[in-house]
This record gives sequence, structure tokens and C-alpha cells, in this order.
Amino acid sequence: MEIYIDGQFYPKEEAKVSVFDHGLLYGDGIFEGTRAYNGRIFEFDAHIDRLYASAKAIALEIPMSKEEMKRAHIETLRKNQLSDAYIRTIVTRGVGDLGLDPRKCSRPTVIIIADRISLYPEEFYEKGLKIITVPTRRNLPESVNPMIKSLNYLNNILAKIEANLSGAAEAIMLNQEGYVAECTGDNIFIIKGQTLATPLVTFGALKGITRGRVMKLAAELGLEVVETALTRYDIYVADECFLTGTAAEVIPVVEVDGRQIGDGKPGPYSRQLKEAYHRYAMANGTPIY
Ligand code: PXG
Repeated sequence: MEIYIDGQFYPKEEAKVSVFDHGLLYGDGIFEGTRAYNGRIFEFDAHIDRLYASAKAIALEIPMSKEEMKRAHIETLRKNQLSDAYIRTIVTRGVGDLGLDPRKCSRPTVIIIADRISLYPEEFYEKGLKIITVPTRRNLPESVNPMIKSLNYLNNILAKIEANLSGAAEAIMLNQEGYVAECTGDNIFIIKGQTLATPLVTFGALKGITRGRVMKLAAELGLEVVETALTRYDIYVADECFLTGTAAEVIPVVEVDGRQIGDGKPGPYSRQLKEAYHRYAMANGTPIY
């Protein structure tokens, strides 16, 4: 495996960053997770745009243009001869000294890792997930805004630990007011009648790229699509529930906090959307070769 760091490629064992990098010392940096299907990078511009938006939000100037960044991604996939891959892009504040001040970091570190995608077991999709609401609340937008895909994921990791300790597959995180925000690494949707609903990002969710695509595909299927305030009650009484994310795609949920959702099996719209999304992802994207 060849890993891109600041314009050069290094074998996995030699791909290293300084212990003085503020990405490590303080979680000061941002990341992105993109997929390639069939020799094409899916939703490439959307991921690159979100990377640069995350950077801007933390006042981090990425030392290359979007076009150069895109070329570096394509080069990384070619170098590793990958057609289907998960691409992890990381931009840290760079090497500084001990002390928070980002002015000590003269140049951001840019890392691109492309690896084979390890998919969730098929039975997760067939049977659906059992998930729980956890006590850890989503970060306040006024502190670390959940719209930023920052290297500081401890908020989500604490929620994930709580799910793990309870034997649940994922954790629903609420915001400070008790409204549903999202899961630790996926957005959440419900279906009630002919309506598809998901929390507004202002309730504490990442503006997921899969989320956006699924909303478009659902409208094409004739569903009414709303971004709104959702409580746990809305989820408990929904006909269907599913999660979305670049890695997981569309994954059904059949139980939340011990309540069966719908008839306890992945619902028909969830299945349809899972298939429509996968079909769309396989057929669209920016060619690598
Ligand atoms: N919410 C959060 C908090 C996320 O980090 C999503 C939702 C889904 O967004 P997309 O754009 O992928 O549909 C994410 C996605 C990883 C990793 O290890 C990446 C995410 C989540 C968990 C792990 O690369 N990002």
C-alpha cells in the first residue's frame, strides 16, 4: 500500500507523521471519507467541497487547490491499482510545538490513504440493526460544530463506546435539547406513510453526502422528503428507519431502545432506497483511469 503524504508516496510501514503534528497532539485537523466504485470516484466534488469547507471553518488553509487535491486522490488510487476503494483524506494543522497556538504550525500535513473497502456483513443489511439512544449528547454547534468533519471525534467515540457496552450496533445521539441529531458515523432517516424524514443539520448532524443523494432518490421514488425536528417518539412510531453513510450506504434499523420498528423487518422503502442508492453509486462518478 502506497500512502500519499505532502506530495510523496510512502509504503504503509514508512508512512508516518511527527509526534509534534497538532493533528495528533490536539485533534486539530479535518478529514473526509470518499468511495470509489468500478474505477470511478463517487460524489467526488461534494467530498472535496466538504473537505475545503471543514478546513475553512477551522481557519486551516489547505496548501493546494481543489484541482490539485483531486489529482492527488486519483494518483493515490492509480498508484495502488484500486478501482473499488475507501479513500481517507486527512489534513492536519501540521507540525508545531507543545502548546495550542496554531500559528506555530507552518504547514498543514496532507495525507491520502486508499484502501480496499471492508463492507459490513451482508446479514446486517438483511436483518437490520438494533440500535439505542445513548447519554452522550452531540456537540453544540457553538463549540465544535457537527457540520465540521474534524479530527476531534471523541464526542462520537464516547457515544460509540456506550453503544458497544450495551451490545448495540449503533448509537443515536441527541442534541442538547433532546432532539435526534444523528448516529456516531451515519445520518438517520425514518419513513412514516409516504414521507421520508431526517433531522435538519442544524439539529446537530453532519451534512452527509449519502444523506443528500438518498433524499434525491427518495423524491424520485415519489416519497415526500422533509428535513425537520425529530424526537425519539417519532422514531419509535415510524414505519421504517435506516442509516446512511459513505461506507455503510443505506442500512436498515429494526429496533430502537428495545422498541421494534414497523414489523421488525427491514421495510420496503428502505430496501428500495438501498438498491437505488447502490445502483446509482455503481453507475456514476469521476473516472480514475
Ligand atoms: N455523520 C457523521 C458524524 C459522519 O462522520 C456521516 C454522518 C455520513 O456522511 P457521508 O457524507 O459519508 O454520507 C459521517 C461520515 C471513517 C468514518 O472512518 C467516516 C465517517 C463516519 C465514521 C467513520 O472514515 N463519515
